[in-house]
Amino acid sequence: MSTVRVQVSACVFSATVNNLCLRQNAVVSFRKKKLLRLVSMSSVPPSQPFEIAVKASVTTPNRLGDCPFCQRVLLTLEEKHLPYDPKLVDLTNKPEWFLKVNPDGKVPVIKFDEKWVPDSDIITQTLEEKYPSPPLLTPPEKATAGSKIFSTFIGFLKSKDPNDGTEQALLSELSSFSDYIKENGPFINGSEISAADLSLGPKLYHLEIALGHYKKWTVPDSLTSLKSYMKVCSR
Ligand SMILES: N[C@@H](CCC(=O)N[C@@H](CS)C(=O)NCC(=O)O)C(=O)O
Repeated sequence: MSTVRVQVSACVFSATVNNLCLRQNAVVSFRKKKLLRLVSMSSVPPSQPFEIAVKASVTTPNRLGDCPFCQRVLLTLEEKHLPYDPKLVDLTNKPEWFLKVNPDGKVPVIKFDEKWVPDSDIITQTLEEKYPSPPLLTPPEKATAGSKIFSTFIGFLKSKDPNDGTEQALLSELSSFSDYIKENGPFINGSEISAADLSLGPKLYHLEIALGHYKKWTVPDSLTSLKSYMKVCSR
């Protein structure tokens, strides 16, 4: 298993992620509970970097590949100032050690307390619970903003019939999200970045690249607020 330095060539949201170099509860009295909360809020970073298996680029050696789920987790680690040690995995030729730690063969997978844990939803939730500072939780009523963009994008990407409504479905989701950002932005939760941005940003980046390449399609300029949001993501 080799460890390398790679760069996320994707979405970045703030100064802290501009250069992504890959490098608990008890039933107690109210007072004790409060004290415990304080202790957990100031949880210390781990002494060792988190080992994390991520997708390797298929075109450039020692670079992170284009996987919005891996980028989401790496951005979360960056935002929380947590150290990590990325293991690049060639998904076209999965190494034995990787299939041993995750028989499903999917990235990202992270090692928490000697146990390898897959899935970006579970990983980011666990990081939020273990390292609540800075808080990245998106309020539930806002967390669904843009949540249908990825599935409609995949529908359009896979479609072979230009008149099957998949392009329209994607445009409709992008347009609703653009309106949402116009009203509530610059980020999904207003002025502060949160978990929903760290999930959606890499997906929008992936959308732009994939649809540009395979369908010569770009996000319409008329969706100005969405365009600004995507610019913030690539800064
Ligand atoms: N639900 C998973 C999806 C992860 C996923 O689909 N990863 C892709 C790379 S972008 C993968 O590992 N594909 C390899 C395969 O399916 O063989 C998550 O959120 O982490």
